[in-house]
Amino acid sequence: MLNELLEKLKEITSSATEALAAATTEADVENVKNKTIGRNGSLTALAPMMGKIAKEDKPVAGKAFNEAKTTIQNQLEEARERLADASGASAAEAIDVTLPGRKWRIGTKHPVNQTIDECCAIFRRMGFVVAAGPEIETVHNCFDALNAPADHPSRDPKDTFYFDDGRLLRTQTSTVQIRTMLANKPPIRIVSPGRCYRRDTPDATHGVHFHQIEGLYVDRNVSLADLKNTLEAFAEEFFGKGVTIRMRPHFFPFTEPSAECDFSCVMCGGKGCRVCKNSGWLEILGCGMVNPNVLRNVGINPDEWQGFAFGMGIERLTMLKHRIGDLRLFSDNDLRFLKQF
Ligand code: 2NL
Repeated sequence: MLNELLEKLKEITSSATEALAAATTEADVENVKNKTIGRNGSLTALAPMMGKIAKEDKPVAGKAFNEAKTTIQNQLEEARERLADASGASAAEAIDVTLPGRKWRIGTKHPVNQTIDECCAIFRRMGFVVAAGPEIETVHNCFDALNAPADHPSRDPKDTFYFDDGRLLRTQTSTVQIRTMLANKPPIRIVSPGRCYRRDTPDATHGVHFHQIEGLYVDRNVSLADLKNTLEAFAEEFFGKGVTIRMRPHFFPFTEPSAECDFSCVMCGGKGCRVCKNSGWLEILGCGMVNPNVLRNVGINPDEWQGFAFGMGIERLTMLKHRIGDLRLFSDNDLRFLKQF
């Protein structure tokens, strides 16, 4: 048994030596490796034989096996070096070292994130703090605490994504304001940008997810005038000097009174165009004075504290700023689109 093994080891080693001497490419070398010490190689195949060697012969057999393996490994390495040297000589001619380097392709910030950052920067300058919260929320934080009546249509599973455990994907970032008011005492001055979800059939202006930024200011003596002034300052900072705003009465369960706020059309300057449907105004956001019921729901005394709140869609702001016509471009991930911003 021992002699048989030693014979085979000698055979494998010498045929490997021969094959490597004849090798002219790196593939030849790899081939020799695969046929000898590779997983299905002839040397590897001898390993089970070791178990059958008589006990007293084992040290000799083991030593011979390891030596054969080392020899082949060394020869493989030598052959590789020899071929690398040889190809190096011709490769030096093949590589044109005067060619310009390959440019790193660095990504750009998504236009939606650019708008979020810009909005946050504007509101930070006015003293707001940026707050964040989870996208998976409770019915309480998303609807109950916000004074949404039990039969409010947005609660319908037709319009909101629910999980089996009753939780949901938030439909607005007001949930962050609720969390902030529960965890902190007034005064509170925050903006909460983030992704929201609504069940909708996607088209050029609607998707199942969108981004929103909401603002909340709770303090003593906060008035509608403070709200209007804050929004006016935002409109000018975001779209540029000369943009004016107007407020129209509206209804939201979470604010009272409530209003929709229009900005003078950023395309035509208010003269009337296709984008503003000749009205001179663009619907931009919803706002109002925080409903006393909402304050009570988070344990804030509405006789002592008042607040204003507002919410607006990031995609719409971005589309107006960059004259983008279709919402779906934001989630198509087409670099030709994204690289323009
Ligand atoms: C819209 C615009 C709005 C709010 C969001 C809010 C948050 C709290 C309390 C009161 Cl915690 N209000 N947010 C207020 C007015 C409008 O979003 O069109 N929503 C449907």
